[in-house]
Amino acid sequence: MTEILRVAVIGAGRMGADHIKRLNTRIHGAEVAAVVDVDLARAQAAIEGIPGAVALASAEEALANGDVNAVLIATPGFLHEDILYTALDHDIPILCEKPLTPDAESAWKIVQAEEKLGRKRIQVGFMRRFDAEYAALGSVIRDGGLGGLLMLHHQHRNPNTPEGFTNEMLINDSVVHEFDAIRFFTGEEITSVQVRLGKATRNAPAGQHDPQHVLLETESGVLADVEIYVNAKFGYEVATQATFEDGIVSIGNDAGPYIRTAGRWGGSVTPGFEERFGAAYDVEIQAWVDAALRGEVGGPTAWDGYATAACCEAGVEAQKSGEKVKVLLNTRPDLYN
Ligand code: ISE
Repeated sequence: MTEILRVAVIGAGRMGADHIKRLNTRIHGAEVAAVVDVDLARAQAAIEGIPGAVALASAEEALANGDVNAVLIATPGFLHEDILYTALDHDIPILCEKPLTPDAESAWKIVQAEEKLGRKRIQVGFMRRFDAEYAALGSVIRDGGLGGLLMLHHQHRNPNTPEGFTNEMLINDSVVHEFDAIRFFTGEEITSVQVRLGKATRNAPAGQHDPQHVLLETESGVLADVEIYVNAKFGYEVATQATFEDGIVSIGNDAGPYIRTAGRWGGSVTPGFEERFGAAYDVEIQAWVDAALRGEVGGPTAWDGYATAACCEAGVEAQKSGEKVKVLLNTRPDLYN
């Protein structure tokens, strides 16, 4: 049995650098063995102070390195596919940041490649499942104490968007989290997606229609809606209100110190996703490491990556047509049952 994960982190950008710090300081049972980035200077800066770690410019080289026995993929999504195949060939534990791949067809091929390997190796980085409040709402739903779950209302608000954030990315990069969350909460697949474009903010960059209202339904008829608003300016907010037969549950409301000063009362708004989900990322990566050391996967699988990719495809089509678009999925392989 592997005693310690020697992880190659592929991509030393915003998420990669965050995970490198996490692996190096807070996670037990894993060490950073290699950091890969096309910008070698950035990879070198990322390994500074990490004993035994090497900086490399290619994922193939890192995965062929005998000192590496696990991989964390944090490159932009369109680069995931090739790295995933190489990592599956090496038969090592994989943590792949979302999205698994950018479209349903390529994600399905990854599912098939893992099925051929005969064991689950890929965990997809949907960190919200590891957030304490998400887990608590999940338990309320499963316990059934408030009766059946009827509706989910999601608010997903970002202060602004990075350069190059396209209209499709409101779905593929942002609402992809709600697609996974709704599947996680209900334990069901999403069957249709509709996107309504109403009045737009003057604060959105050219090409983006912001906000958007996304309407979904699940296999048993649970209705969900998502307000995705990525240039909301005031700060970061990911909140959900769940409607049950016998009650309402709200999560994700800013809490923390309630301050009264100079004739005003209030607190601070969470600035971004690193702060909102910092603890969830820690729990997620620790769960991945613990499971990988047992030869298992500790969170969302390649199937979840594929199913959410199919929702994204339907979502982007719905954005363009305004119609309600069906989500069509292949049969789930036994490996994921
Ligand atoms: C970003 O990529 C994330 O994953 C954040 O969690 C999400 O809130 C944001 O909308 C995405 O762009």
